[in-house]
Amino acid sequence: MSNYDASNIQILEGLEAVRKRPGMYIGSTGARGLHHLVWEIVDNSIDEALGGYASNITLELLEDDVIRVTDDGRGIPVDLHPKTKRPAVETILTTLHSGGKFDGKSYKVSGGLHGVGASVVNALSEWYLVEIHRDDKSYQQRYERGVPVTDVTVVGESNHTGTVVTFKADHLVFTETIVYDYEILRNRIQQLAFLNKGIKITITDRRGATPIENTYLYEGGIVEYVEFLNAGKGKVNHDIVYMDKEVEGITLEIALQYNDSYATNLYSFANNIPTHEGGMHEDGFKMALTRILNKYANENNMLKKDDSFLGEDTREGLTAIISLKHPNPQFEGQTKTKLGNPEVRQITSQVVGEGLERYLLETPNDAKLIVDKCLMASRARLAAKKAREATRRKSPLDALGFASKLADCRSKDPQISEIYIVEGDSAGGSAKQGRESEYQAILPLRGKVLNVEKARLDKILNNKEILSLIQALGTGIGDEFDAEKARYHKVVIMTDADIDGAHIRTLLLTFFFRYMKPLIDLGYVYIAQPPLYKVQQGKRVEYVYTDDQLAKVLSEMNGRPNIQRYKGLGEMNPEQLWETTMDPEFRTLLQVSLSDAMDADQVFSMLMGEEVEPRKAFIQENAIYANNIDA
Ligand code: 1YM
Repeated sequence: MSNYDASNIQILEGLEAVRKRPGMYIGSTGARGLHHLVWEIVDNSIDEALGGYASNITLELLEDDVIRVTDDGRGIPVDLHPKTKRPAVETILTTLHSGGKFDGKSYKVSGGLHGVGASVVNALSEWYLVEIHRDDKSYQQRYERGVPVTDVTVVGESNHTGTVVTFKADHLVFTETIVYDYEILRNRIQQLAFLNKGIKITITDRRGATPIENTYLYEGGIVEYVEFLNAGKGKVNHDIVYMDKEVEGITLEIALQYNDSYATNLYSFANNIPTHEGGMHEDGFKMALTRILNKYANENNMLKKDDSFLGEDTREGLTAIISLKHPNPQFEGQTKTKLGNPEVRQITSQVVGEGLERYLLETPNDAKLIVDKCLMASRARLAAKKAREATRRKSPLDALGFASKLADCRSKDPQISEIYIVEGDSAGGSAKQGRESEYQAILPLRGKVLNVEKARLDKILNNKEILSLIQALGTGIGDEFDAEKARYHKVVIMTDADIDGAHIRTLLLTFFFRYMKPLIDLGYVYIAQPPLYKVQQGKRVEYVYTDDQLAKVLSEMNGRPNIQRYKGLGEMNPEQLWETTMDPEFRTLLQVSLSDAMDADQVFSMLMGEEVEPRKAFIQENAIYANNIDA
């Protein structure tokens, strides 16, 4: 540190800014930001692999939640940087840059939403160790909270090349948690392996007594991704449609297959980042799909005169992956997950148009099966429309043709307004009496009605309570969804802590997922946590929410306390329901965050599918979707 001059001090001030406002660089200092550190480092290895220099990447979780990422690339350069007169690696790890490479020619192909680079991870780590194998030597440098505490030092010889980064997140920054969730990391690692064919990625959890390890290598890339997503589902077309093209430095890959369900699983990515809000690549894809299927069906006289498929007809049962790699992606939209580059629409539409047309010509059997599937969808759409119109006309009194059971709140400010969706009329009654009616609305649902629904999800759109819910939320559904019109920014699902409750919750989440996904993306959906027990001894009353907590409370009480187990919300009186579950001062709400919509979808499909056994097992094992819920 003795040879540091003014420019170095400036550099350290840069990292100090990161430590002062970490949220600006990694989004949050909660669990999400913590995991983000890992992706910044892994992305550098993926980039090296996409350049053709590395083929193996490992991610290890070590004791004390230390992270280690290893690749067999060229190793980060260690030669002196012309400006700073310091080794290149040190400059990279102490200088804020936008994630772009220094040579200006290449671009970062992968990269999280923030794409801020390794220096930010360094700044937010209690310590950070980089190890480089290059030129038959192995080099090391160590940092603490972003500050180098050693020079880049040769520590031995080496017979291979590559980079190893080991770091520990700083508990002074990540005050909520520094514990990593293996499932979150494994899931994204698998996704990265699907999206980047030929790269072998291993993840190992060494925190416990016996290591857990998963290795992913997909030579087929996104074709294998579609195969994976459609596993266990009845296939419509046998051969997965695949197309790829490189134009003007943009590479585009698309894979698709129809299954015999009714759900659309269309997932798009730009530079490996999920584009939840879609964008130009999705638009171009949808345009071409609709255009080509209409053209083919018309030319082969498969459509009645003047009939045509709407876009939605061509997406029922569709599983598709769109993966775009762009030198200069423009991320837009409310959650910055919408691809804005205008030229991409035309390119995608053209690639899909040509590719799909060829597929249909070359595979006439599959072509017929796909068109038949679209025909079924369009007929079902017309039938559903008629049914909806019929229910609407029944009563002139109400927009929906029946009296809604909604007890609305008085406030018209969505920011503070909450709606509780409550299972059962009796719990609904307690909630209505116990609530703070200024800002809490109550919508009771009849459990039984929903419970019998196992068939097509869009059938539930004929369910009165669901219609009331749609009307209450005010946003509209599907393509017409408009978050700006949301009347409540907290939508709280409050069901019993039993299997029926879990089923209803699943159904509601499925409904939100399929028809109001932005509501989940925006973090508006919550699950209430009613207590499981009331423990009373003399005047002391404790509400207990978990079995672990029960054991603890009982050990603190001497004598024989009275334990009441709540089987349902209906057993609580209005005051109890307010105190334990609805009072913002004391309640716990679990925020539903679909950090991985695909995972959730698979659970939903399994729960809603025809096979009963896996569903039963799941519901019994998972009282709630622990993985998808950030407390
Ligand atoms: C475990 C994390 O960072 N690997 C890695 C990073 C780089 C290189 C190789 C690399 C890139 C280039 C040339 C180049 C980086 N280099 C730079 C910079 N793994 C990990 N592997 N030689 C090696 O892009 O030209 C930044 S990252 F800036 F030096 F080029």
